[in-house]
Amino acid sequence: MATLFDPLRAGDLALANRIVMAPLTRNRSPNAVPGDLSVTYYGQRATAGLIVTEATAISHQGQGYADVPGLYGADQLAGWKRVTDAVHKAGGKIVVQLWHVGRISHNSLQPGGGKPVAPSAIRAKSKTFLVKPDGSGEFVETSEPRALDAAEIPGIVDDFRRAAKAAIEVAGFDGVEIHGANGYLVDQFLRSGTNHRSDDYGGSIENRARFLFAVVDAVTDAVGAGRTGIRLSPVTPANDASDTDPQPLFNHVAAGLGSRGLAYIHIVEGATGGARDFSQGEKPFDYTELKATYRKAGGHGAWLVNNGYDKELAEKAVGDGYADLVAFGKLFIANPDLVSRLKRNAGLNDPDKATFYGGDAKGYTDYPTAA
Ligand code: 8OZ
Repeated sequence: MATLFDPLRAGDLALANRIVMAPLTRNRSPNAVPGDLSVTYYGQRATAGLIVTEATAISHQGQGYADVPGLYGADQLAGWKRVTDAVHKAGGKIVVQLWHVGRISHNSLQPGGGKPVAPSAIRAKSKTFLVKPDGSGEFVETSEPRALDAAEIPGIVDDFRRAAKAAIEVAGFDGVEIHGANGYLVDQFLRSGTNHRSDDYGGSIENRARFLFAVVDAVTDAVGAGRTGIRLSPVTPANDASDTDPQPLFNHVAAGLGSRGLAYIHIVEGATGGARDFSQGEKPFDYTELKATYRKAGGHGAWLVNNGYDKELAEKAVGDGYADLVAFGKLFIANPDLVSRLKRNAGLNDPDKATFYGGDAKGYTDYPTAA
């Protein structure tokens, strides 16, 4: 029976254990550049089998929150190189999460103060995070988006390609994870609540998944499928995401991914950061069916699960073969040495919600390791 502490090969990634640090937005990269604090923070967590970085904008247009990092400027890539060096020096593996927020943005964060872009011009009932001139943070409503012209879509796909290539070749990452979850651009194309298009990118399931597969093909072409993962959240309501019938939609996605040779598939089960049994559509979502669909289509990547796992649930998931890898979010915020704590059944620090988004070292790099 596999345990959380067994090594695993996921595509080209040789992982020391099955414990993954989930992507976690922390809003501590002014000018979109990860700095000294981020170098320390990720280095402290390098005993994870794999670190997935916080979501990182592939382009200025893909940016939607204050002080999140990017991959589109030389200074941003240089900042990330210092992070990957620190993680590698400590023996860890790290992939960067490739992010385009789509409509979850604000005019003030967009090139030329323009409207955020989306599959359709439907404003999200959702908030983003800005920093005021005096340095304090505030949550504000996301801006009204404009619908993308079909002719603009290849350019965004190219931004994913360029960011992935630079992530590997310049910033020194071991791989990339496409952010297809949580109501951002890829997910906005997928789901019926946000995609009302009548062209090749909207309507049928096949059409709504076209953008996702174009991004996957561009990224794998640039860096290799063995270094590429993807995160999906079939039923999350995060960022006002919705679909009336998610099972056939995500089965179609899983089947298409099955033939593309990815390193791993990362699934957020239920409502991101919330109830694991949350669902959309008429029936509870069947994650076992999703995985079986992927395997049946030839998918050999690692199956990575996330959302509200504790040690017991994670051990069971890996032990009975339901999953190959488990990602922990809040527990990794509060416990840099989470792997050794889980192994030794040591106590866990509690995460401090007040310091999740924005701020300094407090609640970021100052959580203690166990004695
Ligand atoms: C929390 C706050 C801001 C962004 C996600 C990138 O949900 C995020 C995010 C989470 O995937």
